[in-house]
Amino acid sequence: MSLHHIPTTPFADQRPGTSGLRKKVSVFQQPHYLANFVQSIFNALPDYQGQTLVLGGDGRYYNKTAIQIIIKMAAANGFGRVLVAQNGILSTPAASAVIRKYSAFGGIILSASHNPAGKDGDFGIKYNMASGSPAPEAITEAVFSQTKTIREYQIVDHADIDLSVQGQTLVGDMQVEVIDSVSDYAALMADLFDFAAIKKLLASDFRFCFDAMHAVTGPYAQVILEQELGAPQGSVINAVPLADFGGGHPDPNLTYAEDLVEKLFADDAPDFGAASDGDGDRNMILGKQFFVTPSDSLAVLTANAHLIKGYQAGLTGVARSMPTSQAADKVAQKLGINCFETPTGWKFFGTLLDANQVTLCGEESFGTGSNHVREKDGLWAVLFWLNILAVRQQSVADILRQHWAEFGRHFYTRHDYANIDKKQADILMQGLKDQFARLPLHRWGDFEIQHCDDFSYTDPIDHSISREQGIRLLFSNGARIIYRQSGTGTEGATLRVYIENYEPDVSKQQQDSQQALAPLIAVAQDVAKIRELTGREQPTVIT
Ligand code: VG1
Ligand code: CO
Repeated sequence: MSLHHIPTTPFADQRPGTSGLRKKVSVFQQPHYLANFVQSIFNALPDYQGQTLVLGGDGRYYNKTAIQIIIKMAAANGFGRVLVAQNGILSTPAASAVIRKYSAFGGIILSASHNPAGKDGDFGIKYNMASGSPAPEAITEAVFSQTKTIREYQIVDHADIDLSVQGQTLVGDMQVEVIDSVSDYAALMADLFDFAAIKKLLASDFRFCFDAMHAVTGPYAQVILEQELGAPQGSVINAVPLADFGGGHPDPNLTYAEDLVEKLFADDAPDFGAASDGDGDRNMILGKQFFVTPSDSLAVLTANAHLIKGYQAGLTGVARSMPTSQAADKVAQKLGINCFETPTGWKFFGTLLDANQVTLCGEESFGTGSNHVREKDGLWAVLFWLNILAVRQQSVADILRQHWAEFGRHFYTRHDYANIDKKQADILMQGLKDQFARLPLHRWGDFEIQHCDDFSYTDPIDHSISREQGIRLLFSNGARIIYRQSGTGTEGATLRVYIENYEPDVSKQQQDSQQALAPLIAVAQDVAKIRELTGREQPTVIT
């Protein structure tokens, strides 16, 4: 086996976004592109000689090729051991669980989450720390800075590892262990939830359907839901991970999870439906003809955590990303615990979780999770919901209605304008900032802006500051409109507009959210001149 120092030159576009580096597959396939980024990660990290690296991905096109390259680079750079998932399949939350369980130095996750996959789709890579948490900005910026000056990378000559069988191989001095993708994660779930109670629920006339969308969660859902919890075979649909996700778009929302939505809104709909995304960290929760917004889901989990084995000791606090609705805040207030508001992206929850300041976290983008790992976790949320349903013996809709009656309802929607011109998107955001001075006290019918700013966050634990995290229009009645640009896309820009209004009056809580929010949606379009600047009459996706 020989060690090579391969000369290379920097690529200018390797700055990680909200969740790692995401580019078209063809970009990653350029000679040295992946290797440059991997070497830059290693160069930015201290003291990993002899340590363990966890490696796996969401199974998308280029996953296995990238894994073989990274194994040889890890050996060349002096790692002692790589734990690589069988067939390269490792969901994002499972990767986080494995890093923690085996006290690894860190992990590399190959995923572009819900972005389309296949030869013409996207690929992605991110680094997670020893805690299992996505690398914080200080690290991602250090990696970026390495990518700008890289001159060579190190790789060994070695035959490819057979990823299809579990077992150990030596690559030079480094041990490569192919591990089961599911078992460590499944064991963790059994620790947290009352599997006996869920089993009983699933054995009753309760019917449910889980849509894995041909992405990474299929094998996890089949083992946990069908084999261990006894759900009838076929409860998990689209269960086989495919390199192109079956040509679909595994983003669990009302637009893209159409198979599932159709089932749950049919006359003979099952009682419960759920879907997960490309890398298994997101979840969508549906009841019979009923959609639970992710913001509400976080609030319901928080309010019901005392019913769940793994959380009976109580919650230390909860955290939500800034654009996520304030539904969880109301619950936290009642429970007498803190509710933290962080920028978008799971990496911002890491310090709070490590410091035991929060137990549950969530984002409006179909992400929920807890201190059991340091990533959001799709199947975990599904099991949490199933456990609540098993204990409360009520329908999803009844649980939500009761929740709103107690805490008030936060009507919520997000409008995405995808693939718009980047320049126009920047002009739109700047246009909003230019109005900051004159918007306060401006009225639109019942709505009066009280304060506007570009959200800036000081991490309460490490005091790092993250600026320009989204423009907020805060209204005097508690309503909010937020604008930000996506940091995960690979084409042009995507504008996200988040709209929220609070309704304490039970008699007005049953409306459709687009209708209830229509006046505020009009304000959001008007203030930002969305139609004029994007040329779009309608958002691309409404969630
Ligand atoms: C989006 C979501 C954000 C989420 C991120 C990664 O980011 O809005 O809440 O954390 O995706 O999720 P952005 O910058 O495009 O808005 V995943 O499931 O792609 O790892
Ligand atoms: Co994801």
